[in-house]
Amino acid sequence: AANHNPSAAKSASLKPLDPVEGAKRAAAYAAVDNHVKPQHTVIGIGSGSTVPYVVERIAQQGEAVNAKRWFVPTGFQSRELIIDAGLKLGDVDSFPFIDVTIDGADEVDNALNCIKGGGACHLREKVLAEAAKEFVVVADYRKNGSLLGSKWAQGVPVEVAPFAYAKVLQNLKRLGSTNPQLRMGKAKAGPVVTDNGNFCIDAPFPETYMRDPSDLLVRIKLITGVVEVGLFCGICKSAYFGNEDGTITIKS
Ligand code: ABF
Repeated sequence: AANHNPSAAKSASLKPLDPVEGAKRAAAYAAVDNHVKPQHTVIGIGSGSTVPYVVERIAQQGEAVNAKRWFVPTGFQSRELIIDAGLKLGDVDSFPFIDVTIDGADEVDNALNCIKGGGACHLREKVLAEAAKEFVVVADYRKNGSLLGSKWAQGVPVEVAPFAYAKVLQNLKRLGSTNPQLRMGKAKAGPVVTDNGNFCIDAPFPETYMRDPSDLLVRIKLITGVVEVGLFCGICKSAYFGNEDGTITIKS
C-alpha cells in the first residue's frame, strides 16, 4: 500500500465535500488520472456512490478524447451516468474487450479480493471486470479491510434465480453460512430484483471461511440456482481508497 497526496493545484479548485464524499472523489480522480489513458477507447463504468466521481473526472478529459470512446455500464445507474455526462453508451455484446473498468466495492482485503454486490449489480460488474485488461476499484477508507467480512458484515451477496431461492438458502446454511437472508427491498414490500430479473441473498460466513475467499467462491458457485457470487478473487489489480485527511491509499 502507498499513500500520496493529490496535487494541490487540482484540489484547490475542488468544491469542499464532507470527509467521506471528499475521500470518494479523491480516490476516483486519482484512479482515472492513473488508469484512463488517451489511447483507451472502451471503458467499463461500475456502480455505487464513488463512480459518479469517476465519470466526472473522465468527462473532464475533454470532448476530443471522449468522442473516440465507448462506455460500457454495469447497470441502470451507470448507464444513466454515462448518458447524463454526454458520453457514448456501449454494451458488452459489442465490446467484449474493455481497456479498463473502474468500479466501487463493499470491501477489499490486502490480497485485493473484494466483496461486491451490496448494490445487487455484481453479475454485470464481474462480467465487465473480467472483460477488462485492467480492473480498478475505487472506494473510501471504510472499505479498506484486511479480512473480508470484517467491514462488510451483512454477508456475501449471492445472485440467485428467483424460483430457486429457498433451496439455495438451505444449501448456503449447509455450507456453513450463519443465517443467510433473502434481500428485501425498501419497506420490505418484496425481494430486491436485480437488473437481470433475479433475487439476491446475503450470506454471512464465519471468519475461517473468509480466510480463503477463492475456495468459498467456488463452493457457493457450484450450488445450482446460483447465478453469481459477490466475491471477486484474483480480478482486481489496483484499489484506490480515499482517506479522511485527503490522502489516498493505493493497494496493488
Ligand atoms: C458497487 O456499488 C458494488 O459492487 C458495491 O456493492 C457498491 C458500492 O457502492 P458504494 O460505493 O456506494 O458503497 O460498486
